[in-house]
Amino acid sequence: MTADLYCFGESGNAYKVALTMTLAGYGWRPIFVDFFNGEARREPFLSLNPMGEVPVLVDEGKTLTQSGVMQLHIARKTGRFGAAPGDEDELLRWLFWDNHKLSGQIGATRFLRNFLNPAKRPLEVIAWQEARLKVAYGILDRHLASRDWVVGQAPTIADFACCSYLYYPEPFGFARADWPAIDRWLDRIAGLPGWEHPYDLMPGRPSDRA
Ligand SMILES: N[C@@H](CCC(=O)N[C@@H](CS)C(=O)NCC(=O)O)C(=O)O
Repeated sequence: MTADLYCFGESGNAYKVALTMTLAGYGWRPIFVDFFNGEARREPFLSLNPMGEVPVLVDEGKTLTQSGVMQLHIARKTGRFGAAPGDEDELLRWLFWDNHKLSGQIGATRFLRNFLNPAKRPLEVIAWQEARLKVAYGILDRHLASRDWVVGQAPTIADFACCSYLYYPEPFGFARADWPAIDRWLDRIAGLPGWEHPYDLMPGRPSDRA
């Protein structure tokens, strides 16, 4: 059985799930969503996810939305990259933090700064968001300064959530050189067997729309 991941290359949220499945050796295939032409805002996509968000995972007759739910589903099914006993709450803590303070803010900031029509870019909002994100990078960098992985002693889905936007080349106020612990940790994740960059794992990239 192969899971269908509705995704597009620029989506860090979809990358969390694509990366989790790939590293766990879980069979999946990408189904391209033409996000930049509004596909996620109309039928039939809205019937799949009334929240109008990418990603969506369809696996063995189940339709899942919210990347964290999908990651937990894959970790449960494969026995890979879940929390060690006793670390369950800590893992959820970082998934929620990432969704709210890290990915949740990077996604919007990167969109405004790179993908929105240049005439419509709200420069003050972008600057405010980038300043706020620096606080989040600092929290993650300090957390990783004395440890290899976000939770426990081994890679988990919390690592694959928090790293999801940080490999993208488009500017959104993040420079690896400014955050040495994050920088080393991104190399550690990229060194896991089977790791691939989001633009290699999922269809769609900015140059397709150039
Ligand atoms: N918390 C959601 C966030 C999903 C999300 O925001 N996805 C973006 C694409 S990467 C989206 O569909 N945005 C549409 C919108 O915000 O209206 C998740 O983790 O799946």
